[in-house]
Amino acid sequence: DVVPIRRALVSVSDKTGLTRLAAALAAAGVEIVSTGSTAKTIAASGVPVTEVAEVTGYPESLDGRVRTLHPAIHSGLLADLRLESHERELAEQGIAPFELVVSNLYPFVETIRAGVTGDEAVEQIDIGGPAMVRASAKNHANVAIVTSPDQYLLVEEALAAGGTSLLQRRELAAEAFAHTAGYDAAVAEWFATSPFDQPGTSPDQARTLSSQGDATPATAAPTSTFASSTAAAGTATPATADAASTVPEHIEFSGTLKQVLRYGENSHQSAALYLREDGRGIAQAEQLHGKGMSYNNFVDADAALRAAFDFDEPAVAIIKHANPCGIAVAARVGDPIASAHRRAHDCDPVSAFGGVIAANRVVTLEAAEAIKDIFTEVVVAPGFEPEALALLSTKKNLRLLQLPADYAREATEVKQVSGGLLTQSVDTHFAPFDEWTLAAGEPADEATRADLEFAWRAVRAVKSNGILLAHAGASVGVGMGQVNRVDSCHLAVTRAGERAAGSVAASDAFFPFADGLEVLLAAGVRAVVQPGGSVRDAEVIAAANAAGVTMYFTGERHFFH
Ligand code: 93A
Repeated sequence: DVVPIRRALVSVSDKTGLTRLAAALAAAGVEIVSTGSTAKTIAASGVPVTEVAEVTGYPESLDGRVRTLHPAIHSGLLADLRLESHERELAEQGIAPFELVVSNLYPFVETIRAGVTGDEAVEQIDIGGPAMVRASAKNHANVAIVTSPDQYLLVEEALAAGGTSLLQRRELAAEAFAHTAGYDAAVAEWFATSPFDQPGTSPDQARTLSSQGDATPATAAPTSTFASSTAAAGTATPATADAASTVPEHIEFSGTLKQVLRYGENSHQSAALYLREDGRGIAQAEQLHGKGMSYNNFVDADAALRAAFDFDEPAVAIIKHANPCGIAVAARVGDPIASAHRRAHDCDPVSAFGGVIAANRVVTLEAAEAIKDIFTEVVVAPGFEPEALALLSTKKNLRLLQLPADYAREATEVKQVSGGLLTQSVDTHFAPFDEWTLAAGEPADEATRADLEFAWRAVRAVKSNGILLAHAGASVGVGMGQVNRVDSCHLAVTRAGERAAGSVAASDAFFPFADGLEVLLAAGVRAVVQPGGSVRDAEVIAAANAAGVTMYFTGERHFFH
C-alpha cells in the first residue's frame, strides 16, 4: 500500500516552509506542478517547477477564479490507479497522475477578521483549493493530501521511506476533510450573519434601516457574529415585568474560530470551536496533555465544571453524555479532592468508565493516583500538582485541561432554535435552607439538613426529569432525562441499590402525583426536598406523612434540558 511520490501538485496561500519542501521534493526527483505565486516562490528558490497553465493548456482565467479547476488536473487527482480502466483513460488522454497534493486555502477567516467585507471578502472564498483537497482526500488510495505546513516533515519522511502508507494517507484525508468542513462552516457563518447592503441601497439608507432594527447593525467582522436587536421592533413580550427589566435590549455574541474539531457529536458532522472575546471558560482552558478535545469532550467538560463549581467546598463531578455519574464534596478527613473524587466515582463506577471529571480545586497526587486507573476522557480543574500532572501525563488518551485563573461562566446562556436564539440568565440561584418550608414529617436534624442542601445543589446538574439520591455529601443514585418522574425515581433507586435506604432525595421539579415519591419511600429514603407547588401537593404530602418521612418545599425548581 506504499505509494511512491513522483508528481506533486503544490498550491498554497500560506508559503511557510514552502521552499524547503520544494527542495526536498526536487531532490527526490519529484515533478512539481504549481499555481501562480506558489510557482514563482518555488522558481525563485532555484527549484524547477511546471505552471498549472502549462499542464492544462488553458490560461488562468476570470481573475484567477479558474486555475486548477480543469480535467487535466482533476483527472490526475481522482484517477484510481487500482483500476485498469482509470489507468487506461489517463494514458489515452495523456494525463499524468499526482501522488501528492500540498494545498492550503485562501485565508478567508483572516481576511474577514481584518475587517474586509462585501465582494472583496467573497473573492477570498477559495473554490479551486477545496476542490483539489477534497478530490485528493477522496482518492486517498492513490494520493496523499497535505493541508498544513505542520505536515511537511511527514512528507520529507515519506520521501526517505520511499512513499506514503495507506494509513498515513487515510489520516491525512481525515484532516483534509475536517479542514475544508471548517472552512465552509466559517464561510456559511459569514453569509448568515454579516451585514448585507441590498443592491440599490445607498450606505446612508442602509444605516437608517439598521437603526430601525430592520437590519442587523454593522459590526466589526469577527469570524462569527450573532447580533440581535429588539429595541425598535417591540415584538418581544417578556412574561413578567421582572424579567423585562433584566433582559438586555441588545445582545451581541461574537466569536473567533479557535479550532476546527475533528467532527461534531457524530463523525459525519463537521464542527468547530469559537472563542468569545470576553470568555473565561472551558473554551479558554489550556490543554496540558492528551489528544485534541472533541466536540462531546467540550460539552461534557463544561457540564462537569458547572456541576463541580456549584459547590463552595472541594467537589468533583463525573459526567457522561452531559449527565452526572456522580457528584460529591470532600469528606471531613483526608485529601479533599481525592476524597471527593473517590466518593463521586463510587456513586456509579460502571457509568464513570469513559467519563469526564471536573474538580473545583487543584488535582492532587492522591486524586491522580485514583484517576489514573480508571479509563477517563478528560480531567479539567483549576490546576494540577506537578506530580499529579506527571503521573496523569503517562496516560496517552487522557486529556488534561487547566482552567483560566479567572474561570467564570457567562451570566447569560444562549441556545439556538431554528430561526433564532433563546437566551436566559444562568440558573445560579439556590433557595437557602431557611427559606424552605417543612411540608411533611419532623424538622431535619443537622446531618439530614446538610444532605438535603447537598442534594438540592447536585440535582441541578441532572437533566430533567432529575431525581438524585445522596448520603453524606455524595450522590448515591441518579435518575435522569426521563419523560416522567416515576421512571426517574425508579432509575435513581435502582442505581443506588441498597444505598437508597437511609439516603435523602432531591427532585428538580414537583411531584405531579404521589406515585414517584412512593417509589422513593418504598426504597427507604429518609428525607426529600422538592419545589412543591403541584395541584396535588396534598396527596404527595399525605404519602410522605404516612411513611414518616421529612419533606421540604424549596419554592423554586431547577429544570435543566
Ligand atoms: O481561485 S480559486 O478558487 N480557483 C482555482 O482554480 C484555484 N486553484 C488554486 N482558488 C484556487 N487555488 C488556490 O490558490 C489554492 O487553494 C491556494 O490557496 C491558492 C494558491 O495560489 P497562488 O499559488 O497563486 O498563491
